[in-house]
Amino acid sequence: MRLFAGLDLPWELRERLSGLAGGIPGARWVPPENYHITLRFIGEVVAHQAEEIDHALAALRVRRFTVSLTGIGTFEKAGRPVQLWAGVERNPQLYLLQSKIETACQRAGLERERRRFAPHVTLARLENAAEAKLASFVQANNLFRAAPVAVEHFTLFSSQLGKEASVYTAEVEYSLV
Ligand code: 3AM
Repeated sequence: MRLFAGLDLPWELRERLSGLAGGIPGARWVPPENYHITLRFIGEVVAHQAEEIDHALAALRVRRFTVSLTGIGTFEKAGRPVQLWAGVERNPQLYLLQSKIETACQRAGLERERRRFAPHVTLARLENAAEAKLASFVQANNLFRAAPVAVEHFTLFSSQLGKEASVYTAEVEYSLV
């Protein structure tokens, strides 16, 4: 199965984010049920490895905290925007949770994640998105800011790749203390 660890978001916030969607030809908007903050992409693993990851994650003790979404931006690949996202306000507790999950994943036998953690909520994937429209979307929404949300658990999601959108299933929720 294909797995990742992340945070799901409350419905009010999903609604707020989905209210931003639209107006960029070439954007594939993420359906609101798929919004999340990825903490650790795990990828394809076999059942016994998934079980080890689950055990390692279940052993974590991390305190509850809040996160706030703020700002809009894009990730680029080869100089082209490929992903439109809402940002996450600087948050040492989120980084602590992420680094504990990273350590747990390595304990369960996964290779170290080499990419820098850049927390975000993907709003759309972009393929040849109309540049001027994308720029004006980012500018118009750059002051986006949502009320803080309580993080009381993190989730191990499975992901089934789909043509339009992937289907994410919450497999296990791990409570924070
Ligand atoms: O949180 P976002 O939407 O940015 O793009 C995938 C999604 O990211 C990413 O993992 C999240 C949940 O599917 N992802 C997919 N394949 C990946 C890979 N090979 C990947 N991240 C890193 N390496």
